[in-house]
Amino acid sequence: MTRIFQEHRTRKIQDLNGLWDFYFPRKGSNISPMELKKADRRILSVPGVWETLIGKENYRGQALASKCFEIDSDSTARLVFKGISHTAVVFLDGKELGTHHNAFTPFSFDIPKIGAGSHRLMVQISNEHGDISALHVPNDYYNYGGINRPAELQILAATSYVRYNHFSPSQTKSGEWRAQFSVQIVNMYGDFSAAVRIRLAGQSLEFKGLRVKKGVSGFAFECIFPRAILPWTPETPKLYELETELVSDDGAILDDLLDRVGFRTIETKGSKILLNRRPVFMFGFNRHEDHPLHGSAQTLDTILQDIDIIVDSGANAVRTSHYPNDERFLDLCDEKGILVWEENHARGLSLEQMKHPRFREQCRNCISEMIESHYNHPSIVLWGILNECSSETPEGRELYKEQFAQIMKLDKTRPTTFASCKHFKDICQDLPDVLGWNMYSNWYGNSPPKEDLQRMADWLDSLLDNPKPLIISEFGGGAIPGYFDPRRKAKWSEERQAEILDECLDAYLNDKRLSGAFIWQFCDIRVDQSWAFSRPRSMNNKGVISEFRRPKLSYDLVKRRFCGFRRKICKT
Ligand code: ADA
Repeated sequence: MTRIFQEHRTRKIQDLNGLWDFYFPRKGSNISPMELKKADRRILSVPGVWETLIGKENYRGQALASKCFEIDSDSTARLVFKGISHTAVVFLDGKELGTHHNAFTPFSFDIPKIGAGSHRLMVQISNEHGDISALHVPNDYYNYGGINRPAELQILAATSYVRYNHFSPSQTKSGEWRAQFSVQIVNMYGDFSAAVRIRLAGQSLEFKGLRVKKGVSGFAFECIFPRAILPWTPETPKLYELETELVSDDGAILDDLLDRVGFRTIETKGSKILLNRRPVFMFGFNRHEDHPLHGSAQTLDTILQDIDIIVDSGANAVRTSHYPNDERFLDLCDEKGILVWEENHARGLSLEQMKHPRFREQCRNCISEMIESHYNHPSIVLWGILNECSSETPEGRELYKEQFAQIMKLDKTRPTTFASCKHFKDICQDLPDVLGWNMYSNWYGNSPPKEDLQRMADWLDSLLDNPKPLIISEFGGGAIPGYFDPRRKAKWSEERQAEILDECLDAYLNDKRLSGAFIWQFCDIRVDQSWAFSRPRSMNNKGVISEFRRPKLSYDLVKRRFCGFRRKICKT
């Protein structure tokens, strides 16, 4: 199950999750499909990561994943992986289908013909560091290995399918809702004429006589919604089913795609972020996809538990630090009205690392895959890029500019942002629509949050001709779970973390200059061994809950602050 709702009626979905054979090299870290006999064969679940296997806890190398499946009749199909960590070469019955870099975005292969009978899928997976990946580097989070997100084989009813239907809502001054639809059809054979049917919020539209060329065709439609539409807001997260059908001229339904959308607009005006034309303040957590039992492979119950905790805490927002998230998590954010700052995959890359020969291509692919697959989530209100990368250098600036330009081409409906730690040396503050500053007052620095905030606000006032919305995208401090020090309140004690967060929340939640504040971070996470010198337990311990989702002392004060703030803003 790759979403929390059914996406298709016409396609037959063959679930590829569950147990796979994983073959590891007995020596070294390389393995190829021809070397299975001598390999170390283990069984691993999908979604899953091999670090959960005895003896593979720290394995950095390659593995070959293998799974057989049956097809009961000659078919046309689509093979879909929602994420493989972190580099994959996919083979079907020994024939290479293609390669994908980056653990956090979906990819697929069109299979025009697949015969009835048994087939074998093989995936050569690497979580190695080095030339292979510009984005997966030794970092303050762990690069796992495995098929870390769901996978499925879609048996198509025809040789064409609806790849996506991007929904862009807008509202006229009189409050009437309109929508633009951008539909992409993939046709694996010759040109043909068809119709596209769209059903949404009681409206049923049919666009006939469309020329569907071999390859990829794009169609744009629009619609006015005269009926009463319930807008999507954090308080009233109303979702509507968007149904798109590809229909042949003789009326046969060739394919369909079901999605869920929300009627909401998001824009910036001066120093405010406006959701449905009302100022919104985003407050919540930075969240990594990490868990001691599953690594970066999110199971539905861990996703549900995290969402439950976010809702319980009173937060209204989450930042997907530092990569695109699992669509099931985003589906639940849509349902619960949790605002999302989603960002491409990058954390703290130096200029030298941004000059990696694969950096531009892998960032470009990550952004296009992120936006294509997540476009319709109403909860996503900001597209972010390049967390704490080299935004203080002219070459770094060119790369930020290139990525913001790509986002704006793909999606004109959402503001852009990025989180900087370069502060007064940053030379990219003019590029995004919304500014993000990572500030660790009283943790990395010794000055209190109010003073740091004043210095930053003064600098930005002197720098920018016009004010922009400003979010404190990260703040907080570390606490080792169970380390209490009520009198000294030494660093790494739960008391010290609570004190730091309390003072920061007091400063940020009541500052009219801000449009948001994200605690670093939701839960403790595993980090690369190379970070262990400053990460006790080889963990990033700045979670307000432990890696096992047990609340630290700070959780209750954060909840008090968030719930109090939510009551206050709901009154206004
Ligand atoms: C940075 C970074 C986070 C994390 C944090 C920390 O702001 O963006 O990923 O590393 O610092 O814990 O220091």
